[in-house]
Amino acid sequence: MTVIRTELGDITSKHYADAIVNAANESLLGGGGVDGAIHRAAGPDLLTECRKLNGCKTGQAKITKAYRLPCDYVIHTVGPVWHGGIHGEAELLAGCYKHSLELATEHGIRSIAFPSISTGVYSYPVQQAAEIAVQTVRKVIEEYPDAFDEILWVLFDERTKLVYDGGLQKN
Ligand code: AR6
Repeated sequence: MTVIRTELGDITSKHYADAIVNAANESLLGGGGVDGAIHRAAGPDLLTECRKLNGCKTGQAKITKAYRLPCDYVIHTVGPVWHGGIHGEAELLAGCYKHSLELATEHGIRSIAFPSISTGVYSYPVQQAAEIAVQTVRKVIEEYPDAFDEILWVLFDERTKLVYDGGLQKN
């Protein structure tokens, strides 16, 4: 049984899971938002490892160690920039969740904490992003029923949390 839930908070502030997911950009060399917070909390060795990865395509994911963060791994994924929804944004966002979770299974990661990918700087509407996030996570759990103990979203503001909680209540 995999627990799926949300929590309000800063994803870097305490141990939430074996791995946390970073909402990165294609360079994987850091940025603002949750990406900036993760690099600040992990320390400079994270950037050193990221430099060796040669970036990451939108919708894909790559994994590093977590350095000073209170978890074992960081999974870096690149969400789509919202351009109105007719440029493959939904498929790309689903890819972020799918590929992050697949990478987790390959590394024996049993718990994983996501931020709300793409809904900050990249402007993806929260309601639509939450629906895709929840649907994709549920689909992966069906495929890997024994892989995860817990999958959670650590959400930075109350409004975003309410939207994800709404998405989780729908069947
Ligand atoms: N913990 C949890 N959630 C957070 C945190 C935190 N410490 N900080 C921000 N959020 P964003 P994106 C929330 O902009 O839209 C970066 O510059 C935030 O409130 O971090 O995927 C990258 O380098 C929002 O709900 O990511 C890329 O260039 C959510 O995390 C670009 O931003 C995502 O917001 C990626 O944009």
